[in-house]
Amino acid sequence: MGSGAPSGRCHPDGAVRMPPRSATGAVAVPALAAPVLAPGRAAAEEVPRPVPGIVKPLPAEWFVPRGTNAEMRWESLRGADGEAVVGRRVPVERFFVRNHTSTPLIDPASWRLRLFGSGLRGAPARERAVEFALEDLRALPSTRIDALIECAGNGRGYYSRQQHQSVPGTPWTLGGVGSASWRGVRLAEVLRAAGLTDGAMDVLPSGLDPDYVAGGVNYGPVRRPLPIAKALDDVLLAFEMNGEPLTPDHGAPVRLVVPGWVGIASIKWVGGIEVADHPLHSPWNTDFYRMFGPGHPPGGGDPLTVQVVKSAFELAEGAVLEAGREHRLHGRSWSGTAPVHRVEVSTDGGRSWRRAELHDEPRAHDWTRWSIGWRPERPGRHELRARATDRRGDTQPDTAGFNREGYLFGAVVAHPVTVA
Ligand SMILES: Nc1nc2c(c(=O)[nH]1)N[C@H]1C(S)=C(S)[C@@H](COP(=O)(O)O)O[C@H]1N2
Ligand SMILES: [Mo]
Repeated sequence: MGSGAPSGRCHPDGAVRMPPRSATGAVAVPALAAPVLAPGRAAAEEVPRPVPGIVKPLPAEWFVPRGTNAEMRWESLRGADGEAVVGRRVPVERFFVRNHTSTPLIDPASWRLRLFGSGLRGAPARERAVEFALEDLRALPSTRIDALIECAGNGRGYYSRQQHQSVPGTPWTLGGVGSASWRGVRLAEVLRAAGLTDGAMDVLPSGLDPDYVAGGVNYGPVRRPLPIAKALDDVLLAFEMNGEPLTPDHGAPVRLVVPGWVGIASIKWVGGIEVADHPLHSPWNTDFYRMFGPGHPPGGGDPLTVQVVKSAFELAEGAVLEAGREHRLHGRSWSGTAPVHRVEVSTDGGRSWRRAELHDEPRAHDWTRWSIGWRPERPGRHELRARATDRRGDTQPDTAGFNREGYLFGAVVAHPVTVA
């Protein structure tokens, strides 16, 4: 196209290559300019990758490998001296990765976004999709939003660790979340340019990563319907993250960013978008990402949308703090619904709470950094707790509501430290 107007020409999906791999399954890891990396790590050294499907380096100081995913270490947001090394935005190289399969390498020149379905004028079939090349998207008015991406399973590990409830799936602690600045075109703009009709009801973006296969079932490409109201509200087709073109692991060349909603809504490597005048389904809004189990409707609750309130300390689990000295405890809190209103911290196992000082102007869909002073006197094991409340009044409970898949763990987390 190149003209900015949809052409309706047909093209195959953007060419997809898998990341190059050596015979040993290792790839050359590019050098990282990072103060916390061990100085001995050479630029072109071949090291086995902790998560084979992820392209970027995953230094152990920054990430915990979890199956096909990489969790961000909260303590890596501070240097050894306790000084902040990460601002409100998480640098791309430190951002957590959640892949159902593996990161595809997509040629941006042949990539096309293909829109089709009964919710568009003329109801184009998949083979007659309205197409946009990357230049076409870049020619449309662009917007920047600061927003979190957070996995619905973030915190899942605490269902078993804290509530003694066994749940399957990735046992994330609290590092399945990150905040970035995203630039792209509003999905609304692209839908309208593609001929959106008043009858449109659901929008189904589909990823170009390999089909998701689990337990012998092929669920097809990762894809999840969005109701038209959210699609037209604040959803972005993003091509930049923190001012740079998207990188492969985070959805290059183009991904969705769905502010406030569970991460699965923010489809990476988007290729096709079906727009329908009837409800759409995929395993990601039927089998997965709904609440199942006791206390939930028999066939499962509604598909998950907004995220719950959470807080995390920028501190290692079991961190050692010197007794008889004033420390500054740092952390971040966020909510999918509303800006953070207040954050309270307990250093005595939840008996008393003090108000933390907020360091950012709280905004919806983003986190707010905070800190509080603490002078521990008694050596031994202590538990720190942080509890946030958002402007709608939602707060973090002591226990999270059980659901079979362990989604949306929003309870206050007990963070063990040792005073010595
Ligand atoms: N195509 C595709 N999109 C995807 C996924 C995926 O596996 N494939 N994972 C989703 C999930 S579950 C999350 S939490 C976010 C993670 O985004 P990130 O890897 O950029 O942090 O991407 C979402 N988009
Ligand atoms: Mo996720």
